[in-house]
Amino acid sequence: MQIENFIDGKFTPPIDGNYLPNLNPANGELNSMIPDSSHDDVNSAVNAAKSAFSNWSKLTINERIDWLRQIADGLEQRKADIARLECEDTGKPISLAERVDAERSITNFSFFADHAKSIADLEFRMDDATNYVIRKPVGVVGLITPWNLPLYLLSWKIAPALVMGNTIIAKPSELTPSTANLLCEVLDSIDFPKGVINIVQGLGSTVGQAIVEHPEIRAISFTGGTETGKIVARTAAPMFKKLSLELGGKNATIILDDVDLASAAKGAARAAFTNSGQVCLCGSRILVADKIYHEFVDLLVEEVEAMKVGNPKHRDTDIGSVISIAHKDKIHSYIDLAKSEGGEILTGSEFTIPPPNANGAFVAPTLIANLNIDSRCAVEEIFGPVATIHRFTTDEEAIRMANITQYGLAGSIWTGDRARGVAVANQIDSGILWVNTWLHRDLRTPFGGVKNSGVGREGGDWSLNFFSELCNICVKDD
Ligand code: TXE
Repeated sequence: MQIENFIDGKFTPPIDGNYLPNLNPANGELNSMIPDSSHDDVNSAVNAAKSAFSNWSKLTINERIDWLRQIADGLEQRKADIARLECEDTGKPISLAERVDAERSITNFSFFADHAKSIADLEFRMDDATNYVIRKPVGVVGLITPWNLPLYLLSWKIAPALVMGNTIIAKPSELTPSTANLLCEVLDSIDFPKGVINIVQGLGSTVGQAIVEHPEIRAISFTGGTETGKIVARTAAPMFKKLSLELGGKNATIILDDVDLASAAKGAARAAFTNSGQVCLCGSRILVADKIYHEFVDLLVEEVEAMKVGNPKHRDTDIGSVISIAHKDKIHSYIDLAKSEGGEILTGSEFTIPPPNANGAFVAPTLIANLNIDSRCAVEEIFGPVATIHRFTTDEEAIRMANITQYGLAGSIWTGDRARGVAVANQIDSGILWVNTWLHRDLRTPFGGVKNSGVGREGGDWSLNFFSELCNICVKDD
């Protein structure tokens, strides 16, 4: 199969005629060829988005909300295809792709349709005047997304950008192009206005960079690695573009001594190994109170060893492959480093997967104990199914250990005492904290990190504000 760009409502081959292979990491098979687009393709997408802007931005919010609902309905009809394509592009289990990726990609459109209905008019009365705050669209916006949750993260940006009246140039990861293409098929099938959403496929260093550099793209919303985020910020900041950066994480899961051990072990295993640890919110450093350390670790190892690693197409698979062979090698290099630094591998030895996945990019869920809290495996984002385990004696020590990394995205605290959990959560330098749960999301709440985990917040009103220019009109009384 050959995927094309989607520019001005048409499936369009890349101007230079170059294509890249898109491989299934679970078996090495070719999924499709995708455009290896250039600057010129981005320019042509920007021209289409600029022409579409005047009509799209003039629609009423209710008309745009209606389009969001039509997209959600169109995606709903393709739900099984979304899950299958995510499974084939990423190697993630089909059950996870159905439950998380397909479900949330649709919900993002229906959520922002509902949420935009509830935006309140802002007015500030003075003694002798009234201030009216209005929201205008920003213009043409650039959306750049990673491979771990492909359509889930793309739709999380597209839906609020659309509803606020912007037109869009989006670039999915070159490793996971298929569901963005499916979205274009849906747009085509519902006669969505041409040029409002343009998808340019290709590499980050060419297409991504061209989007960030383009003077007529006025806002960039980027989710990806912290190092790429630095490049994006360096390029966009001097052009005074609006910028939202959702970057990496190295999140702590803190197990306090008063916890229900069985449910905490289940929660910690899910937080560490969902999507093979390839979620920026994953809890990859597990901090355990000394008093319960051995009992908890035994239960955790049991939970992890019960996870079935294998063919992502099988319904009973818990852990599929990671995103690529190169990523598998990177993860293994961290495991080797841990061993050389005296880390004890509690579970996660080498294993074989039968054909057709024998050469897939599989890594067993791996738990490592006995590493220093500031060792590289404990502070760098491995972004794979690897978690390190550390002991602490007091809550203060756990907080200090949680806060030593460069990241500040998320974390979870597990305890029998909610007030104690909230008190600990308050002292962790992260944007998102859970007590006795993990990845429990209300889409109205702010989402984003502190320190090197990013700049800005997405979700609910924060997304709507990012994709708007807020203007104040002060009218003096007669
Ligand atoms: O991400 P990149 P990669 C972390 C994780 C992972 C590491 C690298 O640690 O191992 O990042 O992954 C586009 N200008 N996360 O290399 O490169 C790229 O094409 C503009 C965390 O896959 O950051 C893709 O569309 N765009 C993360 C997107 O940026 C550029 C999820 C993200 O890719 C670009 C993924 C450039 N110069 C990885 N270079 C999370 N926080 O969820 C690349 N891109």
